[in-house]
Amino acid sequence: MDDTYFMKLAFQEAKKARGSTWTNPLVGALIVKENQILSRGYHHLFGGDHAEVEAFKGLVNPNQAEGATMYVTLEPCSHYGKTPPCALKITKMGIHRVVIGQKDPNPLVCGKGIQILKEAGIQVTVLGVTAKMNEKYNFFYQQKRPFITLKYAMTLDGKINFEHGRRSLVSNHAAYLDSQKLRAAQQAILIGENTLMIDNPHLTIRTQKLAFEPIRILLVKDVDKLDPNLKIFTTNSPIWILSRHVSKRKWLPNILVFTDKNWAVTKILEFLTLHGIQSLLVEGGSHVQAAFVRKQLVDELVVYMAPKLFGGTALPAIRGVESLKVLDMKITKVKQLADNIRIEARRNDF
Ligand code: AOF
Ligand code: ZN
Repeated sequence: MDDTYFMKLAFQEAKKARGSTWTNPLVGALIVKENQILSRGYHHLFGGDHAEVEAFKGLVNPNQAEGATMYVTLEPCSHYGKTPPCALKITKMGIHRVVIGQKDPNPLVCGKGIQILKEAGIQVTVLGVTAKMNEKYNFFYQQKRPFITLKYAMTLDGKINFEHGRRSLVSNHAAYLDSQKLRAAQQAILIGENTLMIDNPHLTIRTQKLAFEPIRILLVKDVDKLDPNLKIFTTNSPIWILSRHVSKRKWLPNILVFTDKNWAVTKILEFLTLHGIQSLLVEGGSHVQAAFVRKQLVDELVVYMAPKLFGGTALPAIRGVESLKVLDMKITKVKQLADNIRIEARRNDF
């Protein structure tokens, strides 16, 4: 049994909290001595104890940690956040070696945890395995903006709506269920005013209970011109309205209004980054999506394709992008969903 074996088990621990850690990464830890696993732990919930502390709590007797090796999927933290620094705790528990999956890209930590351990005379090995499960967390800190996914449903002739101003049903029920899962994996979902008026969506996740619901972001011209009876306002999940005009209305506590004269794509991203939002799903409509495409700000595309043809005046996906400098994508996954097809594509430079 070697380091990669124990690290794999630590990753398995980490995954147990999928969907519960909000903007925190998934992290797992193991305490091992003479090839025996003494304890396992993981970060359960945003705001709760970190994986290392959970692993220490699992020891029958704290003295067992003396001379043991800790396997942890992410560099132990060095900051006083919602909990005290894990790296410091490790130095006090008598651990003699720490094997780390990956360095923490969060500038609060980013090497400082490793430094604390080394300075305390602990042997440190960094395996450098970046986990897919924390892809968006890593992306956010490396690129300093959220990971952007565009999603739409289209016909075989690339149309998303039969005619202007009316909603047409494009994709099937299996695609609906799949898109609920896609929503559930995001920290924020963005739609523009047209989609809000025409589709009148709830933008909630109805197929599973989530510890943290994605924030629903509405991009509108004048917040006070919105119909307060829109379905989205009947739900109590968080809503952030990005408006060009200030609001004089009184909104429910789950609804926040942010004002700026020009909510350009780059401004929206700066705003989300400032609020620590690591992933964004842009659900439409085609003008809003076009604004992201125009700036080449598409990291992933999820397209549901339905066996229909809308023809002539129907609306194409990604409307209003003048001659697009080709945005090269690569198809990463294709899946049949009954009579629809789900296509996943990513930027070619990833
Ligand atoms: C660890 N072990 O299990 C996790 C770590 O807000 P806090 O205080 O919970 O800190 C969150 C930050 O701590 C997070 O952004 C990441 O840098 C690190 N997460 N670190 O040693 C853990 N979840
Ligand atoms: Zn920690």
